[in-house]
Amino acid sequence: MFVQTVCRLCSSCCPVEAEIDNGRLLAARRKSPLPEARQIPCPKLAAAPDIVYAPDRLQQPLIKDGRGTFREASWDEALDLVAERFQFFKKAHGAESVCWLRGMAADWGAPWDYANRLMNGFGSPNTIGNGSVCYVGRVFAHAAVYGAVTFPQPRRARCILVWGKNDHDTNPGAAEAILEARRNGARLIVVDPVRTPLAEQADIWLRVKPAHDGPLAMAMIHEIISADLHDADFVDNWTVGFEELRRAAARFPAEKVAERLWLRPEEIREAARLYATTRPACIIDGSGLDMQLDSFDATRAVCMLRALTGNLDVPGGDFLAQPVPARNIQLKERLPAGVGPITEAYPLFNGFSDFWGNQVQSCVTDAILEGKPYPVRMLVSQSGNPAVSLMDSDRVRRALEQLDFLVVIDMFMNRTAKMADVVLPACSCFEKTQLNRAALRNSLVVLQNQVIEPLGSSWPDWKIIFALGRRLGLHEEFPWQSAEEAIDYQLAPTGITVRMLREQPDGIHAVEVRHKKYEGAGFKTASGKVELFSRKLHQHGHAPVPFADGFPAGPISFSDQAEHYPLLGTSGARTSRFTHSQFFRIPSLAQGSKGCAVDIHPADAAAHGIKEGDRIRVETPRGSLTMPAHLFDEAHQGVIRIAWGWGELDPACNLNSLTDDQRRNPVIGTPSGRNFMCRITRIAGQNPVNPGTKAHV
Ligand SMILES: Nc1nc2c(c(=O)[nH]1)N[C@H]1C(S)=C(S)[C@@H](COP(=O)(O)OP(=O)(O)OC[C@H]3O[C@@H](n4cnc5c(=O)[nH]c(N)nc54)[C@H](O)[C@@H]3O)O[C@H]1N2
Ligand SMILES: Nc1nc2c(c(=O)[nH]1)N[C@H]1C(S)=C(S)[C@@H](COP(=O)(O)OP(=O)(O)OC[C@H]3O[C@@H](n4cnc5c(=O)[nH]c(N)nc54)[C@H](O)[C@@H]3O)O[C@H]1N2
Ligand code: SF4
Ligand SMILES: [Mo]
Repeated sequence: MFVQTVCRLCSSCCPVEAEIDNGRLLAARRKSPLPEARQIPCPKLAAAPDIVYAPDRLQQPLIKDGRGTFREASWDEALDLVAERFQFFKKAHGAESVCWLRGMAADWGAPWDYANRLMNGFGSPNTIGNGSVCYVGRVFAHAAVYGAVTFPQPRRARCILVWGKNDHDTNPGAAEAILEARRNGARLIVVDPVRTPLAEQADIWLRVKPAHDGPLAMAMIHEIISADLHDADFVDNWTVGFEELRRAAARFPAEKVAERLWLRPEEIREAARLYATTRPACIIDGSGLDMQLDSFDATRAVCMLRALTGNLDVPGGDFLAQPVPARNIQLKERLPAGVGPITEAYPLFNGFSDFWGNQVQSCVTDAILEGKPYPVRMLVSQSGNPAVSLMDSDRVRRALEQLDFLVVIDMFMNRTAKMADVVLPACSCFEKTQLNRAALRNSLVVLQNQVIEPLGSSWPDWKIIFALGRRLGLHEEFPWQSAEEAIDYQLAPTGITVRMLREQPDGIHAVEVRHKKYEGAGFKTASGKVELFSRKLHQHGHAPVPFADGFPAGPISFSDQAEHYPLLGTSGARTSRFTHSQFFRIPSLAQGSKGCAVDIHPADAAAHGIKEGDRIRVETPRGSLTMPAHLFDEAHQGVIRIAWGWGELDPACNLNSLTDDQRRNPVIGTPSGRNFMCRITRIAGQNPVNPGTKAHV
């Protein structure tokens, strides 16, 4: 039997077809319009049955006893204990002392709305996502410029500009669309410090210095405006602040800034001209723009390129989102007045959208360790692994240790779960029905279908939250006994039901898809136009025009200590086999992997007396890690690229032990963690058992 659903083994939310026999998941295949030979395989999806039936899946609630060992418990006992702790801390310190932190796996599903509903109903404003390091900060930058996020339309584009996105390894369906367009003659520009598979195919690859995207975008804007390549009609009719932007960009002439960006002036000019003169063109921005200190303004500047060139909301350009008019079920209006969220230092980011809510995860660590703005005592960590994924792991570890009570909801006993007082076993994405919330952002509603029964006594996230809500007295708020009932309630304003979605597994458009929507009602900004100058940001003390003060100072962590830390470290290096800290213990994924490594330029390796496979230590002022060296010349000399996520398997390989969480973007709270100055030394002894090898599995 084949069942259509959505894969959530990473955040790309690919539509897939699951093959089931006798209630067992046999395989899952991504739906693609292309013949198999032209598809890009996803090893994680191929390993879906191994992940779902992994022997170390959590299948029973666990409670830690006084001696620090876990014992199995019933759902009733575990949920009663968690609910009792919620009420205890509410009484002793106020509801706001309880915080819910969610990781990547929750936000694209309705559980994000449910967690907000539970916490708001309980009286705590602290449901915190990780959007200050992932995507949501970018969404806010789009919204600040156009009032809505845009979606690139590469299939119909004549020119595609990929900015800090490695779709080949992170979103194969999207990469297929780019490569198909390329085959059909579209031009391709890639902005990435690393030669990715897409950069390999590009007409122009701009190997920009990490964290210098803002100045590059400004230099491209300058080139376009000074060569009169902008869309003057669109600019006149639909933008405010053109003159201010023109003046700011004039501080970034290619010949003046290129060297500081590690580029040649002509490359910048050529890329700007190709993008501006080949229409329609779309820009695919990615996580390479996140996790930078200047992420917000860099993304705004990139957004402005779309507007200047008249590519907004035209077919083959960048489509302005048409959100699905679903019910907002978060119950934010129920929060008592007076107590703000722990993210209160970022009011614009907290308030720009009802959909996303509070997203500066670093504030959780501040509140626990420093009581800023007030203490958090109890934390529920759902579908995340903050011990590994938050910047500055040593600080995070201290915070998690200092908590009075930690609850983890997960499928596996990850490093964070090990520190918990209660662990609640969650189902995998194939064991539950949920609204694919990613789809709600743009017209097409798609259902993630349950295709097999939950493993052991694991529960879907929705069931855990509903049951906990009712234990907290929120019976009316959580009346639903099934995911279907809750989804029908949320979708009621659209007229779409779960039954209809099951009949149309490719999804149903909740609104009619239209281009150039602004021609009717204008843009959803304060001025009704594209804001190249933002009065609102200005009123809040932020730069109204990006980089109007010129070249940014010190976007890279520890650059003031470059004398002792001469190499530029970058994190990332996602491979198609793993999602962040997940799946390293799945034999079929681990065995074919190259393992973790520090990628280092041969010239830097030679200067340090390092050979392929040598054991090296990487240090920053925050901490150190140890990994084997891998010589590669796909990035600039002076840059090392460090494998991401492996700290889950071995704390000695934890990338975030190097990163900084102190300096943050003032608007969206992004730490400068992706790029940092560091130093390396070859050290004696054996490499830590390389997680990719059989020995570790
Ligand atoms: N230095 C550095 N830091 C980074 C990044 C980087 O590139 N470099 N990347 C950043 C980014 S973009 C992100 S999104 C974050 C990711 O940060 P996290 O979300 O903390 O990372 P994951 O390792 O994916 O952890 C997800 C956890 O959810 C569990 N899980 C999976 N599915 C479900 C489910 O349906 N329900 C429940 N309850 N649990 C589930 C998994 O078992 C896993 O333990 O890390 C960020 N941190
Ligand atoms: N296989 C796999 N797929 C995933 C995930 C995973 O962990 N594994 N995670 C999922 C999640 S939560 C996310 S957010 C997405 C992320 O997916 P992407 O948006 O593709 O992000 P990354 O792979 O982190 O980085 C993209 C590119 O940015 C480049 N980059 C690094 N620093 C800079 C910089 O300063 N400027 C520029 N211009 N580029 C830079 C990197 O070299 C990389 O090629 O992937 C999702 N899909
Ligand atoms: S890229 Fe692979 S793991 Fe991620 S959602 Fe798509 S099929 Fe699943
Ligand atoms: Mo992410």
